[in-house]
Amino acid sequence: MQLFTFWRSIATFRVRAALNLKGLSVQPTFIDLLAGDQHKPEFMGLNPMAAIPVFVDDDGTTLLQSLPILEYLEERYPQTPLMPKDFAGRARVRALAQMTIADSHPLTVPRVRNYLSSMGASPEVINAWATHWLTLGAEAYEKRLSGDKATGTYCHGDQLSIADICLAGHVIAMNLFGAKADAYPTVARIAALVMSDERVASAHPLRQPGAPAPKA
Ligand SMILES: N[C@@H](CCC(=O)N[C@@H](CS)C(=O)NCC(=O)O)C(=O)O
Repeated sequence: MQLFTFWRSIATFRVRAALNLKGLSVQPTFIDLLAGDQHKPEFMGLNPMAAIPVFVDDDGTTLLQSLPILEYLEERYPQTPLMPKDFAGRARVRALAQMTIADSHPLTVPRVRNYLSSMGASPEVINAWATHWLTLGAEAYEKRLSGDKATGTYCHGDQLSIADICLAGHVIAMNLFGAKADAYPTVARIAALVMSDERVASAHPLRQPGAPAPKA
């Protein structure tokens, strides 16, 4: 198995966490997003969106987009289930996942930040832009999770699911931009619980090769 990855990538964090939870190990191929490696023709031949993750299974199956990759891993490698068994529960988990995957995180990725920069936005403005969208996402997560009896210890009942991986990634993204999720108690509680699992914690961006060393 092969994973095209980069330390800072939140979409790839989701896949790293799921692989760890399922006890699967991959050969990493590092794509330096800050250096622009995603635009190299050999990588764009794999993913014309110039984005990671790209996952390649042992039989050559090559998959793009973190949510379909997570769902593939769930179906292909059912150990440590990451989805509920019922239809409605699975739809709820997918919806929670999409709140960050579709509606928050895409506004903060390098191609968007680079475009803002090319239009004259300063690093401070770009940071404020990213934290704005992530904070709105956290606010929506808080309302959805705290107001719904399907929420349990985790986002959906008492079993860690794909929704929890996505929520944890959302909070990590906030932290990388210097924001905090403390104002959102349900979000902060579940993210802390999920990150207390070493299999998820070890997928954290700052624990990947190439990540900046912690400040002394
Ligand atoms: N919807 C995609 C998002 C993929 C994505 O945008 N990944 C970011 C890193 S987290 C990336 O590779 N960005 C490259 C760029 O923006 O230039 C997914 O969930 O996999």
